[in-house]
Amino acid sequence: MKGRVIKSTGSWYIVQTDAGIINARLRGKFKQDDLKLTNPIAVGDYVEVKKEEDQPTSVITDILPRENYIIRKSTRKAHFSHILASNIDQAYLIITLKNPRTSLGFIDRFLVSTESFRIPAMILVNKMDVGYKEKDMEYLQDIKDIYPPLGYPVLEISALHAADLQQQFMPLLKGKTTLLSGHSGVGKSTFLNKIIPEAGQFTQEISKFSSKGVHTTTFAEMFPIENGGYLIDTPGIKEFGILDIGEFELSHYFVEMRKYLGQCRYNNCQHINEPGCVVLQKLEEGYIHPYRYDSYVKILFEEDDRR
Ligand SMILES: Nc1nc2c(ncn2[C@@H]2O[C@H](COP(=O)(O)OP(=O)(O)O)[C@@H](O)[C@H]2O)c(=O)[nH]1
Ligand SMILES: [Mg+2]
Ligand SMILES: [Zn+2]
Repeated sequence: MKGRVIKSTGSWYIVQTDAGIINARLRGKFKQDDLKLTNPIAVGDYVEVKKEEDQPTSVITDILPRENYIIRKSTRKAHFSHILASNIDQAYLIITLKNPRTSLGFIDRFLVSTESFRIPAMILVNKMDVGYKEKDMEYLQDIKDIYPPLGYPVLEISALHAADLQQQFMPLLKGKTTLLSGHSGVGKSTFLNKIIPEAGQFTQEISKFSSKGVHTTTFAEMFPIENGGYLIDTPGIKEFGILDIGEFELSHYFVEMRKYLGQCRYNNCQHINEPGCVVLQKLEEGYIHPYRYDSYVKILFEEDDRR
């Protein structure tokens, strides 16, 4: 029987199947290509499950190939990764202007991870009901200047306003698996609960399945939307991982650089100080935003902090 993993506690998996929601565990080990993962099965995975003989539980016997996934990892070169969620149709990054302020660097890392799988991404600036100082509004203006021209819509919202949110987002969420990401405290869970008011209830029912009733915040959780589709709530993350992206590959995931690639004099150009670099030229001419270039350089040169 096929199903989709909607929650994981590390050792138990909640799987939604045509026959309802079941509790399954993993038997044996799965080969995961070359991925070094701390979790073999992630929320969003499509799996094959089989009922255990003489037991109320089931076993995951196979995992279907992932269309895409988002990982959490400390740096580009860190050795182990944790898949937050897989098989995502679109990703919403929820950010706030203060308490905490989401940095441009964080936004760009997120966009590199979604871009590497061409997952459409949108930035939701939450808590717009709060009064902001001029410097915060300038920051918002930067965000609105930088991202929409690159194809990442920026929407200003307040997760406190349920009716507005439902009206605005239901059509966009319908039939799709949508990932909600962002720092702790930006309002992911609030947003989710406004869109899916039964979410809290759902979590309670689901936790009855997990034998130990463990409540874990290290894993993502997926909630069915009434008219089809899913929202994935993720735990607060410090940084997004960018899985094994080579140094010559990174610029492919900066959409504004991608179109100039192959035009640099050297085909192994890293766009740092090489002569005849078209990316540097476009930066100079103002076609590439200096803040975005800055993020590119930071990601390119970051060190593996696990060594
Ligand atoms: N003023 C205001 N507060 C909000 C808004 N959205 C969330 N919050 C509050 O911010 C805090 C963190 O929200 P939560 O949804 O738990 O954030 P999460 O960690 O991203 O899941 C809570 O106290 C929420 O009530 C908003 O749009 N406006
Ligand atoms: Mg939350
Ligand atoms: Zn170059």
